[in-house]
Amino acid sequence: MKKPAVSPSKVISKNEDLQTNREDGSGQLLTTNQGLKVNDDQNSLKAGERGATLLEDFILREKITHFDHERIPERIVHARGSGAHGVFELYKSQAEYTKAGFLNDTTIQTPVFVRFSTVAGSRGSTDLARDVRGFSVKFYTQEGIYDFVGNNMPVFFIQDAIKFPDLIHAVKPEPHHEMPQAASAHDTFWDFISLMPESSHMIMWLMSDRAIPRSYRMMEGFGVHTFRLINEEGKSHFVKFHWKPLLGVHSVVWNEALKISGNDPDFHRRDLWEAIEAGAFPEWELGIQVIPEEDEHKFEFDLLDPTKLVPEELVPVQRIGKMTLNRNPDNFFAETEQVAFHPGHLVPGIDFTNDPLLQGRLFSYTDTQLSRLGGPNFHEIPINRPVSPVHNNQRDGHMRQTINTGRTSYQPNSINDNSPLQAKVSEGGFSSYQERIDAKKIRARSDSFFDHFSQATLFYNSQSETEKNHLVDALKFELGKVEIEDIRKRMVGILTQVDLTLAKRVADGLGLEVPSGPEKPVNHGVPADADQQSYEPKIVKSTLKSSAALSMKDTPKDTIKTRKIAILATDGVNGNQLDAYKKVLEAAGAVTKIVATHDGHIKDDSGKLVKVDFTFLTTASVLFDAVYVPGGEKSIEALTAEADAVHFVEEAFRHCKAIAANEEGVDFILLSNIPVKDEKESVEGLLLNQTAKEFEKAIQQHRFWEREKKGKIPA
Ligand code: HDD
Repeated sequence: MKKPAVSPSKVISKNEDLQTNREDGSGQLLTTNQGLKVNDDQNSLKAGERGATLLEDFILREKITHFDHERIPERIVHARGSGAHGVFELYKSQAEYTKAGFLNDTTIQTPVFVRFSTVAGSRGSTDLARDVRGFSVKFYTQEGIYDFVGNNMPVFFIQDAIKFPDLIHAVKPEPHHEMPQAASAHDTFWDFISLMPESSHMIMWLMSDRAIPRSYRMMEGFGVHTFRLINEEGKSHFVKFHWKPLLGVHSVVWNEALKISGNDPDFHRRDLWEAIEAGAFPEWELGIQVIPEEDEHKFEFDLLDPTKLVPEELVPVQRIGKMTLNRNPDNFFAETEQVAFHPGHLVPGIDFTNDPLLQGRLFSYTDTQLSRLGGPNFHEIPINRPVSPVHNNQRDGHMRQTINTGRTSYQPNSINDNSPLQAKVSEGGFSSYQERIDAKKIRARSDSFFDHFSQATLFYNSQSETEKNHLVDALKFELGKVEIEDIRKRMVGILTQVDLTLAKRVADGLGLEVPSGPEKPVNHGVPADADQQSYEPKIVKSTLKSSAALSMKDTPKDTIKTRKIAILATDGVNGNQLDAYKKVLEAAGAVTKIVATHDGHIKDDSGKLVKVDFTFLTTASVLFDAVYVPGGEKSIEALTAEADAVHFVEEAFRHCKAIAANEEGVDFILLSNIPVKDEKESVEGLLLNQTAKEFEKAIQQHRFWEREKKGKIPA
């Protein structure tokens, strides 16, 4: 085993590193940016009390000038995001595969900064858009920054980076009227997709419930591309990276997502922030699928094709370490907005493959920071700077912070003994993997990249019945928003290649006939001089019929930690029942909130005051995971008279959430539109006069999808 790169006592915490840049004005005197103490921050300098403002007022000018320039361009993609600090700890040395220090030394806690995001929407858009989620992790390792820049889906829409601007132009709001915001349900997106059969697999993921996560804390992360791990001997293995959330993978339903967007567009941001503030630190395990170099061509798909995943049945995921997010940023702009990720930020022991999507990304990320962060010194911004030393001959530029001393800024030099010196590989110097390449310089796509459907079918076949229903509904919704009928038809044609029943169900919803296959020519993305035929998708049948890991159905459902439970109660509530349920749920780590008909405090049936968290005006059932209605004659009388309270439980029922009620609370449920005749009737996830422990078990299940089969109730 390799020697530890550094002893734990020497590990520089990113938190300490950031300390040098923190400012706290508490109890301090107000100053200008030049350190001058300010005497009057209420009035500008004028010629007389009612007079014109004087140009001389440098205090006013400094303040307004700064304000005028307080915005920077938002990210062209992934503009809306939320970040947090944390640590990564390795379970077992991976020296067999990689020499990366942070994947060798189990005694090091590597600081990380993570940013989650949606892709299409602007900075201020809703968290609950149907979209891919970005999953970026900056590791501040002892050997420099390593950035993992992935998504919550393991594949991508396109195979070559040259199509990325087209994809993003198609999904962004349409250029003539800048609509719709943060939504793919419009003509230009589906126009492009219907002409790009290579996106079929990703479209299955995007139309699945993975695109509407319950929480950032409950979604997986994937590196998407195949990367390389390189060990001390220089041997390379291919690798796919995964993040597996310890809270399981959960989503909301589409109707709920639409309503959350109105009720709390910051739903995911708030959820992450509050969990960390409450000490319920989100955790993910880092997983790797390792493939020996010799096996590169042993699969039915090309490892370099980013529209393919490696099924876990073929190569199991080994869980090698854990990431815990344990600290919220001090300042959103300084940290979350200014953080700059780049898949090209590597450490020795990790390297690229020739995946043509990855290769293009390696250009894009530094380039975009130049305009977003205003110049080449963005690596000096506190959140971006490594905790390992930086020495080179790069100098000057906008906003340079480092004061480089000495006469030389070139190499070779004799004046400064040739410093800074190049590092030998044995000293940790990075040396690219020496892959053998013997090829023509050519613009082309490999023949092995033309199977566009087999894994889309594999994904669809791996879904539970509920997940399939949701996927069909999502396609009916998205294509139903498309105005040009030819685009809808072309998409149904593409779907026939994934699964005929799927195509038929979507076609029925759209009132279309099912075509016998995709339109010909199906692919408009053909080079001018290329033979159309050679660009036709190849029909390949996957030997694997389904893969359990692709469904969310069986991911862990053994905890209610951090789940939000609404307790509907008002004056006269049965205090014993309320307290008993609260105690059990909170002991299991859930968060309970009292929702009442008025704010302030309510009085329970013994006269005890209970603090109200929300009224029916300030919250909604879509912001909770489960609902409890305790008894108490007066309380239930008031709730029954409150239409929003009745709607609250009905909506929670429609969204398949666990609902519990006791005594008079049961009458409240029976009076609502929830389809249950009496308390003896058994309805999935509806716990009438049962124990708080039973309720806890029900909440663990997250949702009771069986209810959907019986039809939706109006809510
Ligand atoms: Fe990208 C941001 C993930 C393909 C160009 N990308 C960005 C972010 C994530 C991803 C998570 C947000 C980083 C942050 O939080 O600051 N991108 C991906 C994944 C891809 C992918 C998983 C495919 C596997 N991206 C991709 C391509 C290109 C880009 C093919 C261009 C050729 N991506 C960018 C960018 C962004 C970006 C324009 C915008 C802001 C930024 O980089 O820093 O350079």
